[in-house]
Amino acid sequence: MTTIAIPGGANPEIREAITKAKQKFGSKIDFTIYDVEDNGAGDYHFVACSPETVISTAVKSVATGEAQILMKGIVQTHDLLKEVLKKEYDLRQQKLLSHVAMIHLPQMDRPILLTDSGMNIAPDVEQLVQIADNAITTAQKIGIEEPKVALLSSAEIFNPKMPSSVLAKEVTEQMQDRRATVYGPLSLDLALSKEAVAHKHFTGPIAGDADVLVVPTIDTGNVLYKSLLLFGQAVMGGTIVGTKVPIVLTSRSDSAESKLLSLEFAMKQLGGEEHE
Ligand code: COD
Repeated sequence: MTTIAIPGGANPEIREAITKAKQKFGSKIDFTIYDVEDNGAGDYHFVACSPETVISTAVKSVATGEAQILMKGIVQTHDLLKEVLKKEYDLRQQKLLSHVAMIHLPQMDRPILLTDSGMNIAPDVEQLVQIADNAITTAQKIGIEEPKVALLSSAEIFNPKMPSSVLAKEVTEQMQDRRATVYGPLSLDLALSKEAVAHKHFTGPIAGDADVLVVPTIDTGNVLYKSLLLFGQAVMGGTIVGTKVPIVLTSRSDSAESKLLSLEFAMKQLGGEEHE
């Protein structure tokens, strides 16, 4: 049995996601909502908290092992992440925590991972290496054994005046020994579109077949994420990784389908550690 702790979960959108998740996973999962008051009903446990302790009580429940996944309800992302980062919980597994989104697009025959469009604001080279490493680990946990990791920039030709190009080149140089192909700078079309690759006669270790997109800043990632959601018919979900437990980040505007995908993504990351 996997228990999912949800701070700020007492609202209709989260209750709908819980109902759908219960239909999908049955008795394999169990939910505990942490909130000030519960004004609905559903198949979950409820823990009443003061407004100041909603987040901390839920985070404590994953730190003590009572719950195995933390899922954001209607609380501020920044406040939740600041709580998770507190040393007293000992939740960090890697030096740097990062956000990985899983994207399903009707145009693609495979899921694409996108990082970091949710946590690290403007990573330096060392941080981007860790972000890419976290994504490789996540990809491998969900069954992509040797992921192709594209470091995005505006163009594939190195430009020393373009910060994302410089970042991508340095990260590529530092990550040649991984069980993955890490390559950049690369533009989005060359990372994902075989037609663009053919049209531009591009040859390289990643040519339209990327599994993971690494963006240079949170702003690039957030704009890409929301464009795909608004205009690309994408269904996507995301988690914070590098922690001892997956942390599902959903936003209020996510569809119930996206919330469910986020949860499935987190469950897959638990893999063999899934609690019976
Ligand atoms: N991994 C591990 N440790 C970290 C990380 C990280 N990703 N980020 C910060 N820390 C550590 C620092 O080393 C330090 O010890 C402590 O945490 C505080 O660090 P600060 O002062 O740099 O950072 P904070 O506390 O002001 O903010 C950290 C956040 C992750 C909350 C911040 O980066 C943030 O707000 N990110 C954007 C989140 C967001 O709004 N996402 C939604 C929109 S897409």
